[in-house]
Amino acid sequence: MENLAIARVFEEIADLLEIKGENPFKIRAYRNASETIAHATEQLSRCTEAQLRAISGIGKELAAKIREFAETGEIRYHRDLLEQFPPTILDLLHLQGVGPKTVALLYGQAGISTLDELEAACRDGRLRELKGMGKKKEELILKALAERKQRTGRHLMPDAAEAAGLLLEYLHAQCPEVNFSVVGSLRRGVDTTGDIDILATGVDPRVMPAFTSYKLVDRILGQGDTKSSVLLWGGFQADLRLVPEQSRGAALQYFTGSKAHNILLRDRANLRGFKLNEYGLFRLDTGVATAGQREEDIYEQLGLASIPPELREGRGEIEAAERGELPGLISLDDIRGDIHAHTTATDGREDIETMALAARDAGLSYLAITDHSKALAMANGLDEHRAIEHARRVREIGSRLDGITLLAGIECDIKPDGTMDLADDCLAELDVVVASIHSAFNQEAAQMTDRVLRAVANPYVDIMGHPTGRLLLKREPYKVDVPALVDAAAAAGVALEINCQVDRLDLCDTHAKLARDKGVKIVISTDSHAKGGFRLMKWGVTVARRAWLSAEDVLNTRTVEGFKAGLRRNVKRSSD
Ligand code: DGT
Ligand code: CA
Ligand code: CA
Ligand code: ZN
Repeated sequence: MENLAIARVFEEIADLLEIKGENPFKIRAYRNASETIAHATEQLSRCTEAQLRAISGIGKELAAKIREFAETGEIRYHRDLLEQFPPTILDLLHLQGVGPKTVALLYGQAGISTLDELEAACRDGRLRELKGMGKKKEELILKALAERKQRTGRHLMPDAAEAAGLLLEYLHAQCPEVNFSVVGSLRRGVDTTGDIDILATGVDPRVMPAFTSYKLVDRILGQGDTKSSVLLWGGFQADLRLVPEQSRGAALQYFTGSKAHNILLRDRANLRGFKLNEYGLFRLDTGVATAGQREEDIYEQLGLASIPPELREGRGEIEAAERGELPGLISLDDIRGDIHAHTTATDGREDIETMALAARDAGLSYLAITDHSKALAMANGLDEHRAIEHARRVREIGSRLDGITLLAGIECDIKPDGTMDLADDCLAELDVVVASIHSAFNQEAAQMTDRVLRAVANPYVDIMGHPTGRLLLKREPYKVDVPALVDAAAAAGVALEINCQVDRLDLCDTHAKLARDKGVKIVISTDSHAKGGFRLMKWGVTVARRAWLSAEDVLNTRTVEGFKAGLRRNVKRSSD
């Protein structure tokens, strides 16, 4: 793996030399060597200088540089070259279709050194005026800029978590003495991730080269002793920071963030006569470190209970920690049932029994089968007759399975006028009704809110499914007034769903917290359409944790009897 890292540095040296307009033979020598190194079968960092020089195309100078890299994790000459340009010059170089010759032109003739400057030059027609450019090149560059923006944009948190998991596994294997942790928004469980932040603690010069030579690295964006950044295939940017072991806790704290939380914590430290940074918590008067190795010590020294990463958003968690009033957050183990799943009766991939057994294997003790209603024609939604027949089959299969209780439910469409897609006497026959919107997303706020409130008013609606309809990075929520929905749900005893589909995570954290604050019960459901879907439960739990929810706030942490008793249809209310 390290060979690739060395090859990339040589390649970059060649590029930088070319931008500088240096001797073509020298440039060629670095390019050829890079090629050779990338394809070498032996681990070059373990070779002696003599062994290296035996390789064709590697002379005394290049062999020395390879040794330098093996020993220190970098090449001084490379760093010196980098320092002769603005650091953003590599962003230009890494654009599809932009080589060192073009960069030399852009930088040398027009002083362009950032992507923003490049885009501006394209847009105002300056670029095509440059010698050797033109309309065609301009189009090419604009396209590359657009693609890059897309690749380095935000990603769904579960996708980033998977990419980070693989990277961490690799790093652990490469440097077993070093501690690696995921920090940043991913550790806080934010629903989308800008970049993947990883913290390494310990001393091992192999950490940075191991990171930059990871096989899924597309490009190296920056490489240093304490910080490197790479772009992974799939468009994830990953940052790795290395700090000494005695700063582990402080660095975990600092790089987990959020920025808002960190600012509040730093101010608190200052008020109490401390300085807080990524290396530790220091007394302002003496400069002595009072905490650094353990993250919880930092909070403790500042008079705070340990704050779970999911709560670190500057939304009142510091005050709550000071008063000792942080909630005991829900965890995946607390979940006992899943209240939203589809089968082959509509748009699911598996039959009732397969889904039931998969839910049991996932550790659940009850499952509500909630297929679609007839308005969703493309999903072959159920009409009243089929819904009742399906419920009978669900109950029949449930009665002969051990270890899992099946509930006969439905995910009933809320029609554009707010009426339910199935007749009340049908809904009354079922164990649980999830009401969802799958049509007319573009209604204006007043109409949409009215529609949703009408559904809440239906006595057979127990749960509002994916209540805002958002699709992360794809579709805005529809214009429902969420506070109004929350108030209505509280009054009616209707529960709100946190849907675990990775692109939904709907309700979101802040709305779910609002619901909790208003006493609305939450249900966390996977909306599984196949037997693998139950493993998504953890993502909904992450949202719930970010919403400050405890197990008591979530209906499907109860036993099946307790769950049923908590449903709106079964609760006798004073207003009824
Ligand atoms: P992201 O990447 O947009 O999903 O969000 P984060 O929170 O991961 O942000 P990122 O990657 O820019 O930085 C990681 C953490 O490092 C951040 O949550 C807090 C810390 N950090 C970054 N910049 C600053 C800063 O200027 N001041 C303070 N106090 N902390 C910072
Ligand atoms: Ca980040
Ligand atoms: Ca970052
Ligand atoms: Zn749905």
